[in-house]
Amino acid sequence: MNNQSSWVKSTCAYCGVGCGIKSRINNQGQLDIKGDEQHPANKGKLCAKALTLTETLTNDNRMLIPQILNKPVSWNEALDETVTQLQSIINRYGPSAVAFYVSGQLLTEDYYVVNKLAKGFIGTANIDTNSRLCMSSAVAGHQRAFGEDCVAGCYDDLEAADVVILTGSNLAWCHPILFQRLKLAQQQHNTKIVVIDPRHTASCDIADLHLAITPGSDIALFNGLLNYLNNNNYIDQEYINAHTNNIEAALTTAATLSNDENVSQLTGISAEKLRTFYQLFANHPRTVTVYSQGVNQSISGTDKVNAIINCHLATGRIGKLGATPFSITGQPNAMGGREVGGLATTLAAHLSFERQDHWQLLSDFWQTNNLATKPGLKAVDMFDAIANGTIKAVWIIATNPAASLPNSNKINRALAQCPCVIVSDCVNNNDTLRHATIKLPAQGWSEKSGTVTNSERYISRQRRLLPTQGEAKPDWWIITQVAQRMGFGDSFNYTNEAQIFAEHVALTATNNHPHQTPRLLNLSGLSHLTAHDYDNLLPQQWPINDDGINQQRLFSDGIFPTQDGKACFIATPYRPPITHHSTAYPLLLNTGRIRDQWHTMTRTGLSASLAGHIQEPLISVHPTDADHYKLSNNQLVTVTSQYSKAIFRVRISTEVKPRQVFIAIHWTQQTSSSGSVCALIDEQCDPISGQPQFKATAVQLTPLTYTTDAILTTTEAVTLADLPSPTALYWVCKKVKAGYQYCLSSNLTPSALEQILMTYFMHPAQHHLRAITHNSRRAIVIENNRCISSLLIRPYSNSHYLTSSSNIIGYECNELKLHQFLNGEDNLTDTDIVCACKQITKQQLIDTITNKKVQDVSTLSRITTAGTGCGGCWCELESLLNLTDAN
Ligand SMILES: Nc1nc2c(c(=O)[nH]1)N[C@H]1C(S)=C(S)[C@@H](COP(=O)(O)OP(=O)(O)OC[C@H]3O[C@@H](n4cnc5c(=O)[nH]c(N)nc54)[C@H](O)[C@@H]3O)O[C@H]1N2
Ligand SMILES: Nc1nc2c(c(=O)[nH]1)N[C@H]1C(S)=C(S)[C@@H](COP(=O)(O)OP(=O)(O)OC[C@H]3O[C@@H](n4cnc5c(=O)[nH]c(N)nc54)[C@H](O)[C@@H]3O)O[C@H]1N2
Ligand code: SF4
Ligand SMILES: [Mo]
Repeated sequence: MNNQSSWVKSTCAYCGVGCGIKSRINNQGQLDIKGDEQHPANKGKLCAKALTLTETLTNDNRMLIPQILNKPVSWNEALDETVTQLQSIINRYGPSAVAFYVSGQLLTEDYYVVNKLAKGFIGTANIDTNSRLCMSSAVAGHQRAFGEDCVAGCYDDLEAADVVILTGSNLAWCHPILFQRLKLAQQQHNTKIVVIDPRHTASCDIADLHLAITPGSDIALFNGLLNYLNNNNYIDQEYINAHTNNIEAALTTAATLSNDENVSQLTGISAEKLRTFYQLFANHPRTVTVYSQGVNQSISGTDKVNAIINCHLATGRIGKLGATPFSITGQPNAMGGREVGGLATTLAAHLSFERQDHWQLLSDFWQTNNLATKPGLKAVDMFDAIANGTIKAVWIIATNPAASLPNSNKINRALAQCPCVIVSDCVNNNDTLRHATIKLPAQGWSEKSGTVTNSERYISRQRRLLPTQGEAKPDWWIITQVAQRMGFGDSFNYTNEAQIFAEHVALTATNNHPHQTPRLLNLSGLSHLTAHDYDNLLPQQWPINDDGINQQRLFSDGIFPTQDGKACFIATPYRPPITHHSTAYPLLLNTGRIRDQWHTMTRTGLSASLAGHIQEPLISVHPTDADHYKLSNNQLVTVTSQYSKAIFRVRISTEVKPRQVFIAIHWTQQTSSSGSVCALIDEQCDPISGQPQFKATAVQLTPLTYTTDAILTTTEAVTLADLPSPTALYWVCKKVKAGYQYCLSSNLTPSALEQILMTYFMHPAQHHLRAITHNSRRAIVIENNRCISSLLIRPYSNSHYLTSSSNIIGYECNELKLHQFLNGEDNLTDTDIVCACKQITKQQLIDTITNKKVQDVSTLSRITTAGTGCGGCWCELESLLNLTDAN
């Protein structure tokens, strides 16, 4: 009998590209997932993270019931306790003593009600979001230039452009489907691609020009460009006169860096390369400049954004086919959050704290006397206020600040001493949840239902695909239940998410008239949506006018949502990054993302298919620095900043320039001993946006020596943090198919380490097999003829990086495989996966290239099947071919 359900359309759980998926429950009761051919963002394609979403839908580490001080309670008790605590703090200390810290991973409906509750009814603007860490410089830059936080362009522009500049964006790994669209466009129309990034990233593989600028020098580069355009008559004077203000100030500031040499000095880019870049820009009206965290996460992030926009305004390249500055957003609903006023500095529906008429409009619309009329504290300041006790209660929803805010040791201390820490999450343990006094289980992707907005303003539905696990509830439900119990029932008596969306739509259309500085965020065309229409809503790109017509590009008519309808140039003086560079901390630490993990790994960390690409928190070090510090590949190194220390495994690579190092952001105290890289990160923020400078922290390296390596593989997760303290200098955990694998490095002798690990993790009542061979110690535990754990211990050898296949764990005992493992005949070679979809390792690819004398990617792909899934590893296949060729 066929039990398959029919395909339901929804939106991917992860990044801001906002790809459409189709999903159905298959005969095994699991979700089949494929791309939605009709979704405008991806037209059927998906990346490996989306294709492995099913693996993340497990009960492993799932939060299933509400808890107070880690004791299970009913929803009634949890909600009543939440309200009692919040209310007593508000009564004693006022509404500002209560804060909310929310997330671009909420749905628009969740985000709308939490803002309405905080700003509208409790009367505190102390509600900020992780978008502060992500998009706030772009938001501030847009507001300054355009009068409103609007992204002018659309994805089609990337395909229509003649030149695409990726600055501070590793599109290949962070927005893979957009990258694939761009790559295809390049093959079809020979688009010129420029990558501006201090690091050589996977995105450079399609670049015609890579400008490896000195970190933080973007403003010098773009001011230099503005100056070049002006001096060489490339500016569009007619457009400037008709549609902009203040170019003189921008030009004067840019001219202070007038000669190429100065720009060259500041950016580290040769005058010749600079001219190539400037000419590419100057000569191609169809230019798109994509920017992301290399731009935003900086102490001059807002100015960097405006320096880019200045060049587009000066050439009239905005709102036109293939011509736009383009802020690419990170999280699935960072854009939706901006629409409902998720930041402490904005109000709902693009209304402004700066305008009294907007307060009135919002107070009337919400029918409240309690609206907060001053901006609240931005994320970093908010956690300072928690640390100093001004804020006494914080409700954290869908974000993991203990791992993702700068100087995270301080954040952890602040949360540890905060009297009331309410956390709504889908997982039961993460770094933040350790501090929760009240834990509220939220529905996750596949269970929740609502809308998200992607980077090009498309609003798409996320639909319920599976039944909810345990007692988890929608975030909007949890928030509105609390609001009702606080006495705001009349304003929060929604029974479904469609009603909330309808209210949000109505607010965007209220008093939004073309003749009165309109807000471009206007969804009036969706005003008459019934619940049924909402259920069936197709992707909609805002603004949506009364006739339901979507607008693909903004500002095409040269009219901007400012008082006089003109855009504004901003003078953007160059400032170097503030770091505590010194002989004590001589290197610059850059941080960012890897291809197959998402943020703090609470979801992608559950997928074994995604665990193989980069298996550990690595630090990329340039060969000259490796020489200087006497570091070898795969060795451990202690990284110290003025804030803390952490340990990483060395990857010697020319991807980074000398004196620069790079570490990925994903590992936390749940997945590694030394915790998150954010413990090291500088607290400096952009003075306008408040966005932290995550990409430039001064650090020092100290090689770490140890004697013994161990790999423990178990079917059930174990807690290594409880081991007696000298056992492991370092450990890291990753998901494998049938369980978890822990790699430990220790200064104990192999036999001493074996004894401890056997005592802790290998129950004496269980059946053991042990062997000592080739210097190594090995053990297996068997239960009911199933192998439930294995242990391998060996002396450290710097020529060898210890990774191991785990194909015996969780399976019925196979004599041959057990024998091979115990005798050291299993394959212990490097198991790094290049193709996540087909699980093809680097070694398999190298062997195929060498043995079959493969010359091109298509052949390599055909023989090995690598690259035939999502295609996201295509660039890596190319570099492997080049590398193996060269050897
Ligand atoms: N696989 C994966 N994809 C993701 C995410 C994820 O966790 N994993 N997260 C999503 C989110 S929330 C976000 S915000 C986006 C982020 O997407 P991106 O911004 O593309 O990603 P990052 O790796 O943070 O940083 C981009 C690049 O900025 C460079 N950079 C550092 N300093 C400078 C500088 O001074 N100038 C310039 N021009 N560049 C610099 C870094 O070397 C890095 O390669 O990714 C989204 N997509
Ligand atoms: N050093 C350094 N630090 C950085 C960055 C960097 O580049 N470098 N980038 C910054 C950026 S751009 C970002 S966006 C942040 C991301 O940082 P975080 O937002 O802290 O990271 P996530 O792991 O995405 O945390 C999301 C949490 O919400 C939970 N969750 C998922 N879905 C739901 C839901 O529907 N409801 C609820 N209630 N919970 C849910 C997840 O289980 C997880 O615990 O990191 C920032 N920190
Ligand atoms: S590109 Fe982003 S939205 Fe699209 S499938 Fe991949 S993670 Fe999901
Ligand atoms: Mo982000």
